[in-house]
Amino acid sequence: MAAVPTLGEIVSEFSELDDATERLEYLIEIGDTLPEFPAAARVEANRVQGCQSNVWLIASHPADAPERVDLQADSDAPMVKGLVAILVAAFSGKAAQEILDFKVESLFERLKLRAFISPMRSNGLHSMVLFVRNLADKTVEASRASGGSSVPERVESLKTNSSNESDLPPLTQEEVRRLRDDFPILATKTDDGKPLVYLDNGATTQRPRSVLAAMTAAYEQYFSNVHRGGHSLAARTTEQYERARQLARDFLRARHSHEVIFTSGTTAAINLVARSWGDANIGANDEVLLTEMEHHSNIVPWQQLAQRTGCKLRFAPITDDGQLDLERWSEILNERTKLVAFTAVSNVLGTINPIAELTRRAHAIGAKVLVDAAQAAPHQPLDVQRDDIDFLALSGHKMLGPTGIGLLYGKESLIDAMPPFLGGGSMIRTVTIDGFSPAMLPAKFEAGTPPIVEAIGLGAAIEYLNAIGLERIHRYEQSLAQAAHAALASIDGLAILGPSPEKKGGIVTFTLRGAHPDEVAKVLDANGVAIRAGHHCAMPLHQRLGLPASSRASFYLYNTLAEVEQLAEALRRTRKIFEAK
Ligand code: C6P
Repeated sequence: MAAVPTLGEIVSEFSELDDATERLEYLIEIGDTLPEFPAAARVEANRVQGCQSNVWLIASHPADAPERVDLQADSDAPMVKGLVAILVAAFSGKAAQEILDFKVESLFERLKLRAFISPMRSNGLHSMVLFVRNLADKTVEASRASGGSSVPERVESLKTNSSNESDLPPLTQEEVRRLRDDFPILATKTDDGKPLVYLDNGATTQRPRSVLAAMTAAYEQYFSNVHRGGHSLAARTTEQYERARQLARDFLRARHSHEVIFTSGTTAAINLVARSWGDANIGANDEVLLTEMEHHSNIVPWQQLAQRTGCKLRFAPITDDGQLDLERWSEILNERTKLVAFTAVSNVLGTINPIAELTRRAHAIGAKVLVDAAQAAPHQPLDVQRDDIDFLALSGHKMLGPTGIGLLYGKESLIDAMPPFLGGGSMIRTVTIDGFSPAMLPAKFEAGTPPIVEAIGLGAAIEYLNAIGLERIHRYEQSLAQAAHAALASIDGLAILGPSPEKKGGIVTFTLRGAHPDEVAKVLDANGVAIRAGHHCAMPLHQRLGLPASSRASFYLYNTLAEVEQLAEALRRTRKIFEAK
């Protein structure tokens, strides 16, 4: 048998081969050089999941160098065996951190074998890379636990970026005016020829050209299904889909990208947890703690869980100015509480809830935490590791992305133990007529063809938000809310719900004496100002406030101080119409 080539020899040999078929032939040749794999190790436990052919991989750490990872591998498919040999040449004998830092995708790009490394679920090479990286990750973690820092370098560097962000100057009106050009819809006029003042961002936001372009490019240039086909188009689409997952992981500062599960939105993500985690972990004697300011999406799934299991729902009260009553919170939280599910930002009051503090209190009594980040993720930086969040849900359409896409973040240890929720294609490892075994994360929770282009669009939206900076967006929106509070204060009969501006995001919800919220919205619409009126899918909150409905202006990064003034002016006109009331 020929000697195993080094990585350098492999790279140099490939550079001589122009023809694709010749490269594939050489791949098979390299595979033949792999040392004999121990027959006893050819067992299910060592089989890499996610490969169509069989791939076995074992790793060991030399006793005198525990941070080093030595690999042995084999496959029953000749070409895959060649890929395995390249990986062994690239990774084996390296320190765990070197493995994590190694750009294996660039290597395969250089070898003109890029299609093989696509993150396909049935792609052996990608699964092997994940397997090895996971192993290296655990090795690094173990060595940190025995003396080093517990926070991985990548997350550390992101944190540095985010803390620097607060030193940046707030968004100026000039910057906002410039970025408005990225949103074609903001230049449109109403049927009456009035410029559009869009203040319904809590319901959904508008999309910048970069998001529209990313989605159009996907459909026009490389679209196919993901995690299935072996052809280049499928590989490219899968790469982009998985890239969006990595962007989402970084956005939330999560540890692993497989902790990000794409769903159709916040509602679907919360239902997933209620069905999968809830059914498996909640019993008749348990309690789920919610708050009085929850959106129906974070109430009804738990009411349905209560119907199925007999568990009790508790609602933490709010103060009259729309903040959580933290003293009462401690009285309600008890040893029967198994889950605390709360919104990070109220979609009606705008109240920003203290995620880290509520999570700390929940964990102190052994409860898990679900954060509804539908109204927070678009507007303020989040950090699931720093705040030790167990589950978090968000919607793409509220953060410049398309509809039909959102995600559930779940801590690896929790979601790994959870049973799949929806069954179908992609979420399985094997199926026989007697049953199935589930796929690895995140595939286990992504049954069927996912919203592919929507995920790519969400990735582009995250890149857009990152370029501006969430901290700056947050501070800017607070200044808009501050301006709105000041401008609306002088309008007779207008009452703003919720706390003072520094305690909330860019949401200003109000009532106007003598006018139904819906009528207010109609008059504002006639003035070109789009707001939302109704119960905003938070009926229990309105019942607590003694109101049937309210009117809500919700801001985003593209709204201007001039628009706040237009809102105030339109409300002054509305006041006049209802003057006699
Ligand atoms: N609130 C609003 O106008 P979906 O529909 O799944 O994307 O998001 C649901 C949801 C969950 N939690 C909170 C706090 C929310 O605000 C929303 C959506 C919109 O306030 C539509 S009702």
